[in-house]
Amino acid sequence: RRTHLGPEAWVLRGFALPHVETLLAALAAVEAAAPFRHMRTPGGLTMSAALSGCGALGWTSGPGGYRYSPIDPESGRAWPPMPEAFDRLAREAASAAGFSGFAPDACLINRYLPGSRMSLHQDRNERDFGAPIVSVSLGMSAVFLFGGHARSDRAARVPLHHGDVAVWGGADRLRYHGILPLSGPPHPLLGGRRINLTFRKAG
Ligand code: MD5
Ligand code: FE
Repeated sequence: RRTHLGPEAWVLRGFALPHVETLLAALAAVEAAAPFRHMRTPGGLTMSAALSGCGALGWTSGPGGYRYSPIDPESGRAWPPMPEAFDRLAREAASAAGFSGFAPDACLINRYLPGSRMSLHQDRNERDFGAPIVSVSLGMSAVFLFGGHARSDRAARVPLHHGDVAVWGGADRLRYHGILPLSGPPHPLLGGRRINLTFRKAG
C-alpha cells in the first residue's frame, strides 16, 4: 500500500517486512564497527537520537557544523561498508516510488529510545537535491512530522510503523520534518527502541 504524503513523497507501508531478519543481521555488523553515539549540534546541544552509519560517507555533527565525511570521527577509520541488503532495499523502494537509478552512498542510522525525538529540520547537507531520500522504520512506532518549506508551516502527523519505508524527492525533498518524542509499547522483536535507516546520495 502506498500512502501519498506530498506530490513526490510516499510511504510504502510494510515494504521492508520481508527483509527484516536480513536487515537486523546486517545492522548488528554495522553497529559493532560503528557503535551508536550521541552527536552534538554546532550549538553544543546533545542530540537525543543516537547515531551510527555505513557507506562511503557518514553524517557528522560538531562544533564545525554538519557535514558528510568518509571517516567516522569516533574510530578514526572509514565507516563500515553499506551492507548489500541495505543497498538492495533502498534501490527497490526508490524504484517502487518512481525514482529510478537511486544509488545511495550514505546510510545514516538513528536509534530512538522512549523520549528521543528529532526536531523540525531540513536535510540539506547532501550535494545533489535531485536524488531522493529513502527512510526505513524498524521497531517501535513513531509519529513523523511532515512540514512545508518554511519552519513555521503547519506539519502533518504521520504514524510510521515497523517495516514502513518512506521515499521523498523532487518538490518534497527540502520539506521540514521531524519525529515526536518516542512513546508507546515496546516492539515484540526490537524491544523499547526505534531504528531508522536513511539512505542518501550525499557526495
Ligand atoms: C527518522 N530522520 O525517522 C527521521 C525521519 C534524519 C531524519 O529526519 O535526517 O535523519 S526520516 C525522514 C522523512 C521520512 C518521510 C518523509 C520525509 C522525511 N520528508 O518528506 O521530508 O529518524
Ligand atoms: Fe531529516
